[in-house]
Amino acid sequence: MEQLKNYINGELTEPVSKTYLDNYEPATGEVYSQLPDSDERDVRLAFGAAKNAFESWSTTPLENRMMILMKMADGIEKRMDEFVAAESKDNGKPKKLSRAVDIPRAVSNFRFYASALQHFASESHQMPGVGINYTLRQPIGVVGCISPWNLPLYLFSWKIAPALATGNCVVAKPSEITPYTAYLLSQVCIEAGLPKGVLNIVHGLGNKVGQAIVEHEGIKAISFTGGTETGKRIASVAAPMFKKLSLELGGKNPTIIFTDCDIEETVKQVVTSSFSNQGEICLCGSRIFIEKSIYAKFKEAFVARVQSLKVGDPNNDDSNMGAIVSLQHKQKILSYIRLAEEEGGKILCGGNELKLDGRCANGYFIEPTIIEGLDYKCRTNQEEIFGPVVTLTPFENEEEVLMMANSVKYGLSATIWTNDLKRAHRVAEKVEAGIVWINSWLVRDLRTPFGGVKASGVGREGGWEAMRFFTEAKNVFIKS
Ligand code: TXE
Repeated sequence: MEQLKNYINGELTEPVSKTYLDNYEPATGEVYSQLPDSDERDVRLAFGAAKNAFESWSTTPLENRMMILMKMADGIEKRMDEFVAAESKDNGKPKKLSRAVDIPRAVSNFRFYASALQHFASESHQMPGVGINYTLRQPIGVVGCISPWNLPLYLFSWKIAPALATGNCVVAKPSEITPYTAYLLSQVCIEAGLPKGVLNIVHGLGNKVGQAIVEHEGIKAISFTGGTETGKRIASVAAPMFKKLSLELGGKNPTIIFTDCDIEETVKQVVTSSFSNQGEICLCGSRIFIEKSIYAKFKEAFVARVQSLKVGDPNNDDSNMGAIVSLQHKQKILSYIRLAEEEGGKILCGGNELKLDGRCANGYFIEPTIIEGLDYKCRTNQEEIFGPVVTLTPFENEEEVLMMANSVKYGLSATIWTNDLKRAHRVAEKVEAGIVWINSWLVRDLRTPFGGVKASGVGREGGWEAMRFFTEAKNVFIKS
């Protein structure tokens, strides 16, 4: 059985405990590798390596830093097939999605920030006849990056790249549910000649390794992506230690469809925004609000299209959906489908786990599920399910749909389908979200601010936002 290793001080190392956790392939329900069951001792070793590397890394000429991050990107790209297969095997997502989205985006993350570091600048403020102020943006030191299982390398690199680009050293923890591509990244770092200790990857459980990173006195900033409840726990530990915090948390995103939309195109795109990655993207639209006059027409076309989706072996090119990431998560999603029925919902399609044959006979599969007839305030419409489950709700007018859309504790993203430009701007302005797409979904420009409001998080990633998060601004005044 393959045993993955930590990456500490430039080497692939065993956990101090010498114990390992099982790593499952969601498509088969089988254990296919093991990851280090690390603990705070490994985190302390990783911190020591990062601290020792900081002086040199933070003073490395920008062009050299850029070259190394570019080499990391090239290293992933050179091993594209291996990373694509590993991500799909570890997460359960269709291989074609891993190839189209996950791994290319990880490459882009490193390239984007490799270039950004050469253009990142700060201000100066002149006081005529008095003096001049200039702002230094200095790296924080050793920072912690903790990421989830839904887009493993995509989100892991989204944090690590700007942290390294700004001259910090990193102690990073990928999700214990999807460790494999982070392990491959360790190998790429060694091949790319990343100086030892600059990046350290410690595998293991959240409440052990993750907790140890958040509690560590010397780790001065935490960039976290994951569930809202975990975000709360992390904030409760980090806030009293005055650590900088970036929290990208859960969502319960509204898809708002007005009568004047291009209904064919909208149906097509809303199928994707509802069920891509088995609905396990925090940006997926899980509450679909449709203006009353086209409710029946949209529902009929949407249900028909969803029923034609193929849930299958992630290795098959004709699979539109793959496996749910874990047995535990599959059971959580199924429990919400049962709850929806108890709350009076009517299942229009799906609603069951799917038993496949062959190698996937014991895998974790759920049919894409559409439910109507629920009150907007019920638990199914208020709580994050994070799976292939959406609800349909008709609305009378803009005021009503905004009231319902904004009724949840989350505020991550929203999609609006209308050809009325004024209405698009109006609704985008009033919907409580950090990211709004109009007549589109998941179009991403890495320069833009990324993050949510309310229980969807604190702070923004992306572009200069991330470079500012990973640096401290210092104002220096010189008297003239
Ligand atoms: O989250 P968890 P998961 C949300 C998504 C869903 C959840 C799924 O909406 O709710 O995250 O991801 C580590 N101290 N988003 O189940 O459990 C854990 O080991 C420190 C939103 O992975 O929060 C893992 O590495 N770390 C997001 C990571 O935290 C701890 C996109 C996330 O685990 C810890 C993706 C602790 N006490 C998922 N407990 C977005 N907004 O983009 C766990 N961890």
